[in-house]
Amino acid sequence: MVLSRCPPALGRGCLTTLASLLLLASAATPDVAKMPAAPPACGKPQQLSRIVGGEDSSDAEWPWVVSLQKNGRHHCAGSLLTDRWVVTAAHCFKGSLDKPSQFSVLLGAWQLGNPGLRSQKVGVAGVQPHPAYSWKEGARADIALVRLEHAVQFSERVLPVCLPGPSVRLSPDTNCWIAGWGSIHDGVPLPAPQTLQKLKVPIIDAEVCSRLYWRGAGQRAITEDMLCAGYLEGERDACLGDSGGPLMCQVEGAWLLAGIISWGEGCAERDRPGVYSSLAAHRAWVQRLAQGVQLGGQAPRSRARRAPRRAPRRVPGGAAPR
Ligand code: 4AZ
Repeated sequence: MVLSRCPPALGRGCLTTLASLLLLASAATPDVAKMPAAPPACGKPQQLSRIVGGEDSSDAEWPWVVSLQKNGRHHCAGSLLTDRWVVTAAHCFKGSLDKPSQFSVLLGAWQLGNPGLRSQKVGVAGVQPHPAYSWKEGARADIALVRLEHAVQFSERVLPVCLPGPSVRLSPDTNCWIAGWGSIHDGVPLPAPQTLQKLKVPIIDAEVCSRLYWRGAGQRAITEDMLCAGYLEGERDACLGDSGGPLMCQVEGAWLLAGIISWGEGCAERDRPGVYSSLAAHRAWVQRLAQGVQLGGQAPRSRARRAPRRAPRRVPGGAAPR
């Protein structure tokens, strides 16, 4: 804060008077600076998409997508839920749950090879894998919450995503999107400058997907908490390094985190679509642990339903209501 010098006309004691006035003012008014500011609305990028039909995303198009790094290298992706919590896949922590200090989260970076001065890197305070996760390939409840060491600064490039509210239904063929810095083919890493990739993926009917991945003898691979999305013909899919990243669907003008990139047989193979952990299935668990998560996809309640308007009372002989 800059304090200007006292004009000579105010004489000695002016500084002390000013100081007491400032003290008084701070005691009498609520300290706005100390009150937690409302977080920005979830699922609303401030940047309108500029690339149509391409694979590169545009800068700040998906401001909740983060890189979960292990020993300083990209390991998995994740999604920002609040200024303190990131959600990702539990399998990203296989064998290293007891070493959260190996991990960090890079936010606001569009190109990993070129993260920019406005990206933020934050340490991981702790990891909560879902208690039902069994650490086996393709297991259910592949979801983990990551508590950040300190709150991130929201900006145009760092914003939270919404969780699907209870009324959201994602019917088959709904067009959703995935984003990530994973391999561009099996065994081919994303080349420098590692621009965040995006892909449109339609939701696949659960029964159809269940049949595709049927293990035989009553062995269901696709559980109630999984979603399938992508293309039965192959060619387009998530791949190694995309795990933990978001499956996002736009509902009622906000982007919702419908799923977390979890598994699939290979990448982009015919009849082997990507499998995602469903956030609708795990919403209650996420909300219990991560305070302040925002829901989306609910139409704003109409005024009419909130407060039924009464018909204007007619006064006999009075002027007709306008
Ligand atoms: C992986 O290993 C991985 N095709 C992620 C997604 C898919 C397969 C593998 C889906 O991280």
